[in-house]
This record gives sequence, structure tokens and C-alpha cells, in this order.
Amino acid sequence: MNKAARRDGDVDILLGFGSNLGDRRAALAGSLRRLEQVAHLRRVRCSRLYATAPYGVEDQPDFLNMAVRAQCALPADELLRLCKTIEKEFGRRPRERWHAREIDIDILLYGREQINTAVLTVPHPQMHLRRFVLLPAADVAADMVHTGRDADVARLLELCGDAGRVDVYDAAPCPPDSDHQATVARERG
Ligand code: A4P
Ligand code: MG
Repeated sequence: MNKAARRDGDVDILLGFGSNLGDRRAALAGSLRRLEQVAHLRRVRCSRLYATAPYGVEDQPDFLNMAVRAQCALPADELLRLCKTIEKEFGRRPRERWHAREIDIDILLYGREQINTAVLTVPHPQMHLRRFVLLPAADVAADMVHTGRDADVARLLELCGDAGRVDVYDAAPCPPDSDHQATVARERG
């Protein structure tokens, strides 16, 4: 993989991870570890793991979802490119929009930036409508602000009318914070 271009400073980012095919937990944990390495993410904080009812297209298996907050020195388009590459590495095959997937990584927030290009919309245009996004996000990013809606994640969750099923699947973060941080520290030498 090409060496990624860096920005001048780190940006506080929020990502949403989802999987509803195959070994869901392994795909979530493995793809995060990989992204951390190739995107040089720092101060990674992981939400609990949630089992969630499929939103949108309902005739598909339950999802596992998690949210991840981190510091990132890459431009947003480069981060997106890495997310898409890693989705493929972890077995994602092309299917119709909103259908089942081995792994999906969405950029929910990229600092306070608003981005509208042909390939990237940030803040994620559906995040405020989705309990399966906001509940995990509130674990690690209750105070992060959605610029377009002028509200933080905690407030978006209060306002969200989605009653979709979102249950804690594992109360420990995925991957667990202590092990995870130790691994990162070891890998960084
Ligand atoms: N794209 C634009 N903005 C972004 C962004 N902020 N983050 C573009 C990531 N990608 C972004 O995405 C299609 C294109 O969106 C990308 O090529 C990228 O350039 P995709 O991942 O290939 O397809 P998709 O995920 O099916 O489409 P979309 O619109 O991203 O769907 P969502 O919003 O990801 O929703 N129910 C539950 N319970 N849990 C889930 O995780 N996920 C979805 C998919 C539906 N229902 C779900 C869940
Ligand atoms: Mg997606």
C-alpha cells in the first residue's frame, strides 16, 4: 500500500463499523487493527459491541455495530480510500446498497469539517437518524459535535426517533481497551 499523505495536525475522527455476515466480531476487531496500522491512528477508543436489528433493508441477519474515536493525521479522502481497501481485505464483496456485508466502515465525523464530494459526505448524512450508530457513538464521543446539526452526539441520541433494536452484545469494548492499547504500544515499539 502506498505511504499515505499526512496533514499538518491530527483530527478527531469518529468511525462506524458494522458487520452481519461471517465471523462478525473478528471482522470488526481485525479491520480496526488494520486501519489503525495503515492510517497511523492514535488514541483509539472503542465503544462496546452492540447487536442491532437491520435498518433500511430488514430482510437480512442482525448486525454487530461499534463506534471508534481516534486521532488521525490523514486527509479525509485518503482515510476513506484506506477504509474501502480494508473492507475488501476483510472479505467485503459488492452487493446492493444497504444489503448484508462482511464489514462496513463509515466515516461519521471528521473533526468539525463538512465535506461534500462525489465519493464522500461528512458528517455521514444518515447518522442522526440511526440508533445503531448513535448509541455506540455515545460510548466514546458523546461530546463530539455534528456541525451541520449544531448538536453533539449525546443530544442527537436524545432527539433520534429511531426505535430500532440496539442491545449491548458485549460490555467490553471490541477489541478490549487494555489489550488493544498494549498491542498498539508493542507494535509502535
Ligand atoms: N460514502 C460517502 N460518504 C461516506 C462516508 N461518510 N463514509 C460513499 C463512508 N463512505 C461514504 O458505500 C457506498 C459509497 O458511499 C462509498 O463508495 C463511498 O464513496 P458502501 O459502503 O459501498 O455501500 P453501503 O454501505 O451499502 O452504502 P451506504 O449508503 O454507505 O450505507 P450505510 O449508510 O453504510 O448503511 N443496519 C444496521 N443495524 N447496522 C448497520 O451497520 N448498515 C447499513 C448500511 C444499512 N443498515 C444497517 C447497517
Ligand atoms: Mg458504507
